[in-house]
Amino acid sequence: MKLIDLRSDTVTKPTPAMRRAMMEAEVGDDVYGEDPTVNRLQDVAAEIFEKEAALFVPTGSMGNQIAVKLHTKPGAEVVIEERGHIYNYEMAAMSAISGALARPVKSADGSGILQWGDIKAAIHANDAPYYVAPTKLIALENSHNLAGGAVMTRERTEELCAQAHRLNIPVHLDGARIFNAAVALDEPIAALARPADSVMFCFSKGLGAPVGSMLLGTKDFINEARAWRKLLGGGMRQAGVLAAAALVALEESPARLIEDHTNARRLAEGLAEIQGIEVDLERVVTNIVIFDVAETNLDANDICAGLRERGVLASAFDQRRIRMVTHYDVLQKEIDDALAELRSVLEEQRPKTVNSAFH
Ligand code: TLP
Repeated sequence: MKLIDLRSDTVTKPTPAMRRAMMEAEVGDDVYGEDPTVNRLQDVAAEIFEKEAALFVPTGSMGNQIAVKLHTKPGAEVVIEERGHIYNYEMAAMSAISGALARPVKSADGSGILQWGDIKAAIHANDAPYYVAPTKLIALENSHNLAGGAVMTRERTEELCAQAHRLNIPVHLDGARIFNAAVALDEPIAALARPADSVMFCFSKGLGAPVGSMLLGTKDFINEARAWRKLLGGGMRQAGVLAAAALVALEESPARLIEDHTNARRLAEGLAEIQGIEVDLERVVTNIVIFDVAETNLDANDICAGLRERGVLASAFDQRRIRMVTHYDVLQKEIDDALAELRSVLEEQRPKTVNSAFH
C-alpha cells in the first residue's frame, strides 16, 4: 500500500530527472570552491533572487543560523514572530551558536504576519537604555510554516525592511518556502527577497530536491558565511551531485507548485466540512494546512496514530493541532482518500455517548 504522506513537503523522493542529473553531475571539491555544479547553482540562485552572492548549505537550519551569527553578537536580541521556525524548531541554536536571545512577538491580527507596530514595540534601538539587550536582527518568515503557510506581501516586506533599516537593524528572511509564497502572491521571487539583507531558501521542501538550501546576501556576507559553514561542519566536497538535483528543482518545480496549493485548498475545504474540525480557510493559500481538532474531544496524537494505521501520515503539533502539507508525491485523489480515512478515524475514536435512560 502506498502511504499518503502529508507530514511535510520534505518527504518527496527525487524525480527521475533529478536522479539522472545527479548521476551525470560534473563535480569537484567544493571546499576549494571547485565544484562546477555547485558554483552554477549558486550563480543561478543569486540571479533569481537578485542578490550579489549565494552559498549552498546542507540545511535550512544551517543557513538561518549562519545568518543569525553574522548579523548579531553575543548578548544581542533577535525579534521574531512567536511561531517562527528559527525560534521554535531550530533547538536553541540562536543562543548556543550566536549567544543571542530571541524576542518573540505576536502578530496583532493573529495571522502570524507581522506589522511594523508589532515589531516596533519589541525593538531596543540605539536610544534604548544601556541595560537592555540591543536588537541586532529582525527575522521574518515567508511563507510562515507554523502560521499555516501564511504569506507576507511584497508591500509588507518592503515596509518592514525599510522601517528596520531606518533604525540600522538588518532583516533576515527565512524563505524556506519562498517559492510557494511567490506563486500564491503572483510576485517574482526577487520582489519578495530584495528588501531583506539576507535570505535563506530550501530546495528540499516544496521544490522537491533531496537535500540542500541556499543562503544569499552581499559578497562580503557570503564570504564570511562560507567560513561559518565550514566551522559548523557544513563544508561539503563533491556536493555537485546534490546541486544537480537542486538545479532541476529550480527549473521544473516552481511552475507546478500551484497544483500543491490547489490540493491544500481542496483538503482544507474538506476538513472544514467535518464536524469538530476547525480550519481557517482564509489562511490556506499555499501548501500547508493546520487544523484544530479540540472540538472532536480527541487528542491530535491519537488521531494521527489512527490515520497512520490507515496509511495516512500527518503531524500532530500538540494535543489539538494537526498539520498536513501537500507536495508532488500527493495526488488529488489521495487528498480525497485522506479525508475519507480521517472521517473513519473520527467515527472510530469518538467517545460513544451512553444514554442513561436505558440503564
Ligand atoms: N521545517 C520542517 C520542520 O522542521 C518543521 C517542516 O517539516 O516543515 N525554515 C522553515 C520555515 C522550515 O519550515 C524549515 C523546516 C526550516 C527552516 C529548516 O530547514 P531544514 O529542515 O532543512 O533544516
